[in-house]
Amino acid sequence: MRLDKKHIDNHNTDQSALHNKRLRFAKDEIADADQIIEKLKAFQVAIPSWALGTGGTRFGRFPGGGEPGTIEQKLEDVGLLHALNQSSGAVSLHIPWDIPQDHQALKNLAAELGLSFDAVNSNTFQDQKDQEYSYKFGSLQNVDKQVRDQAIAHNLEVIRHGEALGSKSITVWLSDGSCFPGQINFRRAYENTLESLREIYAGLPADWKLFLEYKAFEPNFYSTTVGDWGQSYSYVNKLGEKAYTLVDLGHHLPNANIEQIVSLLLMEGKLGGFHFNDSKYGDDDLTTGSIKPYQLFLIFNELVEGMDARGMNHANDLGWMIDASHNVKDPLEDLLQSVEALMIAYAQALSVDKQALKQAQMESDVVRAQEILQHAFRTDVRALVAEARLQTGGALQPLGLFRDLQVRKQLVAERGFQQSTGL
Ligand code: AFD
Ligand code: MN
Ligand code: MN
Repeated sequence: MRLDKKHIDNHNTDQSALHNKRLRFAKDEIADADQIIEKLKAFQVAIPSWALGTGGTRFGRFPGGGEPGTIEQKLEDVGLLHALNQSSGAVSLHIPWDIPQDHQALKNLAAELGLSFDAVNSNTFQDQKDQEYSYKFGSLQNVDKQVRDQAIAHNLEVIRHGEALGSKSITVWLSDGSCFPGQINFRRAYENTLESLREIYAGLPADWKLFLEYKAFEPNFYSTTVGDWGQSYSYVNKLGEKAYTLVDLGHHLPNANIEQIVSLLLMEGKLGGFHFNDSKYGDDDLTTGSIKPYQLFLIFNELVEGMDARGMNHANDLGWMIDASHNVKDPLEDLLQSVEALMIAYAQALSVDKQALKQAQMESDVVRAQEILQHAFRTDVRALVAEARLQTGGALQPLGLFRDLQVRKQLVAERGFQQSTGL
């Protein structure tokens, strides 16, 4: 299914009086509003191919209808999101949940939809049907060299798929670790993982990046071999300049100060990208900004400050991706909400009075510093985000239009009650 541009134009015409009123108010309130709008227009968040179907837990899954069954349909779904918000112009594939056959045809379809391919993801946390060796006791860390070699070969194959699609990065997330004390030797597991990662790194094209994603626990519940940002940093530092740490917001122990992690990784030049989601307890993979919007704002505040300090391009120099799972919502509606939350947090961070904040910090004026940050967080920037969409051809209210056009109903009519592949 494709969206007819005239629906977006009609919707924008209907909404324009209200929007203009809100925009005037926002521009009065926010200094540099036009510059913020320009930055919002350039900012794109990649949609994970595995988040387009209904998610589930180990207790069950309640699938909706009209889910994409093929990579082509997944691209079409991301194309729908992008047509609505003009901020979802990339897709992140997970292999072997998605196995591209005709790479050129996929590239053409993506180009038609205005999409590019962001990081490709490897999967050595599940055994595949035709696989020779099991990952039950780990993949890159495994004590058996044959298992490690199989996992390395898989990652190299994922890179080859990505190359053919025009991706420029691979994200490696390992479930490797142990469930009980004594099960593994921590140092041996680290050394095996490092040696395996070196082989994958050696297969990276010159202009590629390797992102090493960490996670505190699950599915292993005693130790994880890339368990936190320090461990990821230790590996990527040894690997070389094309290796970076990837931060997934849900992969920390409770109450971790993620914004500080972000600041220090940026300072070290080793922050590579993000998996955005939100959580109350663990790796809950909930809608970005749905539980802790202030934390999301504080993270973006550090990102903007830290990237500016290094002269980085906000839109291109880090990988911006969502990693979420939708158990009770329509996945496309949920993704629209997540992207909106990200744009709001980014716009608010851009609006922080950085000079005044620096001065407050230099004078140790704690109250003033808090006032400055919270003023930005409490300012309504939604009209700036909507204006950026309007100027790039998107809809003023993407979710409203999605519902008005009954997109899901149309997808069900087209595809039936089929379920998607993936988690
Ligand atoms: C994991 C990680 C990750 C991985 C995903 C699979 O967050 O990035 O690819 O789950 O769904 O928890
Ligand atoms: Mn993730
Ligand atoms: Mn996760």
